[in-house]
Amino acid sequence: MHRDAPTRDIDETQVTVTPPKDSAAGVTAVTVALERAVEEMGLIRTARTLARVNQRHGFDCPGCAWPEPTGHRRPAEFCENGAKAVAEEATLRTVTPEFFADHSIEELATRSGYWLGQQGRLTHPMVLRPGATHYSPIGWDEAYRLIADTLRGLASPDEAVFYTSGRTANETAFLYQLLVRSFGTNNLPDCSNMCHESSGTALTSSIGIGKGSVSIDDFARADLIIVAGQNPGTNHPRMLSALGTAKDNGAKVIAVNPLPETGLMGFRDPQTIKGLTTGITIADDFLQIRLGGDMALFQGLARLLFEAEDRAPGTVVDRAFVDAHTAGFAEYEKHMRAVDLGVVEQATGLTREQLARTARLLAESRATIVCWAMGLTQQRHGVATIEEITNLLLLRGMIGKPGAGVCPVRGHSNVQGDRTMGIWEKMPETFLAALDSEFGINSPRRHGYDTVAAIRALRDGRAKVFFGMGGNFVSATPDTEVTEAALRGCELTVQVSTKLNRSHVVHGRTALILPTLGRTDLDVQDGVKQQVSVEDSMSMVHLSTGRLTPVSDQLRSEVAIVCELARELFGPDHPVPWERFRRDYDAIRDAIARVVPGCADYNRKVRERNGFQLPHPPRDAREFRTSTGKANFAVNELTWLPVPPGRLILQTLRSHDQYNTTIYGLDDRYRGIHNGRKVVLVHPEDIAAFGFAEGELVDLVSEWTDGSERRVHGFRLVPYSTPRGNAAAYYPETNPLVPLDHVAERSNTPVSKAVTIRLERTSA
Ligand SMILES: Nc1nc2c(c(=O)[nH]1)N[C@H]1C(S)=C(S)[C@@H](COP(=O)(O)OP(=O)(O)OC[C@H]3O[C@@H](n4cnc5c(=O)[nH]c(N)nc54)[C@H](O)[C@@H]3O)O[C@H]1N2
Ligand SMILES: Nc1nc2c(c(=O)[nH]1)N[C@H]1C(S)=C(S)[C@@H](COP(=O)(O)OP(=O)(O)OC[C@H]3O[C@@H](n4cnc5c(=O)[nH]c(N)nc54)[C@H](O)[C@@H]3O)O[C@H]1N2
Ligand SMILES: [Mo]
Repeated sequence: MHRDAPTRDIDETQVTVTPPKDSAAGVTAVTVALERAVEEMGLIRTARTLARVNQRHGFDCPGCAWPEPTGHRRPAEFCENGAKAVAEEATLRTVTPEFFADHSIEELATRSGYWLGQQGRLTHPMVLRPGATHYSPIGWDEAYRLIADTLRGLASPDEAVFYTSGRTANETAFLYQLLVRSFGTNNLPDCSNMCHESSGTALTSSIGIGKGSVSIDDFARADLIIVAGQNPGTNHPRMLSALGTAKDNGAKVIAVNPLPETGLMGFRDPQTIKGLTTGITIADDFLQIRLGGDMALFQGLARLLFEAEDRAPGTVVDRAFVDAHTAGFAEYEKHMRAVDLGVVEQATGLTREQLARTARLLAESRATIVCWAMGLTQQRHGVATIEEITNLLLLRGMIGKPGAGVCPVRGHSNVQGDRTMGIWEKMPETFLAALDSEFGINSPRRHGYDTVAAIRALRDGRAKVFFGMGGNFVSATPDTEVTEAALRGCELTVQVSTKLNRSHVVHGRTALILPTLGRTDLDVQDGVKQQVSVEDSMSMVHLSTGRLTPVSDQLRSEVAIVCELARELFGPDHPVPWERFRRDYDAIRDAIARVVPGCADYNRKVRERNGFQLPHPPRDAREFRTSTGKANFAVNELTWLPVPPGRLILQTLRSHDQYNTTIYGLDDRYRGIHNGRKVVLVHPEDIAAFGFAEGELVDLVSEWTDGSERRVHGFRLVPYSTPRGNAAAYYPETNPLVPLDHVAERSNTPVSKAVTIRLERTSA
């Protein structure tokens, strides 16, 4: 029933463009989801698999981190893109040793990420020996020996880098950081460094914890929800249902985005008959903001709120909350009253009337939630921008109250859990001390490398071994040419993966591919079925159980891989009971319960009906564990992004048919792009002003402060609704344009949403 992998690669000359769609989801979404699933898995496996996504005894969707409802769950608790994520993993196509014998590395390096991923699931551990042209099979034990020998041969444990992508479950993450710290380094970069690090940094400084303060049920109680820098129709489709419920209950929704994203403008809920036929407009107001204008927006709104307070004293500022729970209000107020609204208009591209309308809604709302994602975090001043959001909410007393709060919407399905479990290059002393006393090890205290620091270290020869627990490091990171050279300079690269990707073909002197089970796969250890646990974007922790028969008996679970490698690396006398952990994941959870804050009684609590919610002092008790013991108002100098003459500011974003570097297909249906990905969306007047015509091919040339230039070739110009001076194109094709040193202040996150470029006609 299922179809074979495509043999042809992307043909960018086949791109077609149609007008963007005015509503998301609906019947087409259901059809596309099922077609894709049946193509990859066949009918029976599709039926069996999709029925278990996000159900209480099923598995957690490997798509996004949006939470499941706490009450009634519908029979189909997934979305089109969740179904694609599942189909991508549960596919019956395989990449076998014969495949690697047929395709040299040289050939695979010419293939697109789309083609590589579509070939299917990896089935056997493979090695690329120094100088070899092809990967060849290797036994698991020999692979572990090779890694252990190389690690032991390093001059210092800090010469190794251990990356994690956010699919990794809590049990693996906990053991993986334990292995890395037992080995002697904190070099634990993760995808979060490129994702919500700015949110974590800002929230920790403002409210004392780097996680969102709302629960899924708060959506039904909100008066006002602002969605800034996020495209939920594509990246968190189930969030549209929550926004729909909020609207049914009378809430207003404001979208803040340079692009009129389809899901926010219109939504047909495929889960209800009513939704399929009628549909609703999600956003009551759309603020089409300039790239990087959000800090100005939130500062401008603060000024308008103070003016509203002057007109009706005691009605806008929540004095009781501010006095009891916050620090730094006076300086903040002084600073905000001086904000120049003319500059705000210029920075945001919004009118005084739009600002006033938004301020009025904020002043009237008794319960406000602000949601955000990559449009805010991947900006140079992303941390300060998120602090301004928090300031506004604090001023109105909107934290630790039903229907209100901060809501960073996470990406990878367990990226938040990985951090809770210790995947961070600078875990606090309390965590390291608890780890040491539980296991009798000596965790290093020197901070490790985050993602950008790891690339610099690999580039400069200070690190020589790269180990990837999932993900696709070379394609997800900025400055592709630099990063690829850095990886090629390694002595050893190891990738624990489910599918083939570019990080397998851009490799060190020796390279290993270790194939692993995914979320959907049945995990049996010594005859006993195992389960793992995950944490969603709203701190809910629950079990996930895969049930599909793995495509190969050579696959090992991530937990098994970590434990077996640790046994080889540390020998049988190590104080950590690696072998017991491999056999019985309950034993890992018991250790988690003793080490990780908020996880007491973990084994019992993850088995409760909806799992359990981790503690969050601001949400639960208006308690703020910051430097001042109160919620901190932050004072930031207004920063925004003027467009240099003759240039554009480019944001790099996701199409509807991809999951980060995994390309499911070649359509960005809602934006009207079909059969290709090398397009650049530009305002029609900018296209004309630069002397180009719609559909022409251009090179995108990025310009960096040190005078260096980076270029990608042959992108088709598509006229699109975006502010003048702003442009958009897909990630990862545009990652070569993002300079490694172009990072957000304080969070070190690559600035993927603000790259200064010029356009040049592509020469034939
Ligand atoms: N199907 C699917 N689901 C996914 C993913 C996927 O690739 N595919 N990825 C997952 C991951 S890891 C993540 S982090 C999330 C990402 O979820 P999103 O953050 O929604 O992802 P992006 O495609 O990067 O979209 C960024 C959005 O911010 C807007 N934006 C860009 N710059 C600015 C700005 O300066 N200001 C404002 N206000 N808006 C701006 C863009 O127009 C766009 O709508 O999704 C997760 N879910
Ligand atoms: N220019 C630009 N760059 C960006 C971004 C952007 O918006 N613009 N977004 C950034 C963001 S938000 C993120 S989160 C990163 C994403 O960075 P990563 O997390 O590194 O990238 P993914 O594409 O999600 O990784 C996909 C690979 O993970 C492997 N995989 C999938 N499931 C499993 C599993 O269960 N176990 C294991 N071991 N492996 C598995 C597969 O082999 C697959 O090829 O990219 C960042 N890079
Ligand atoms: Mo992400």
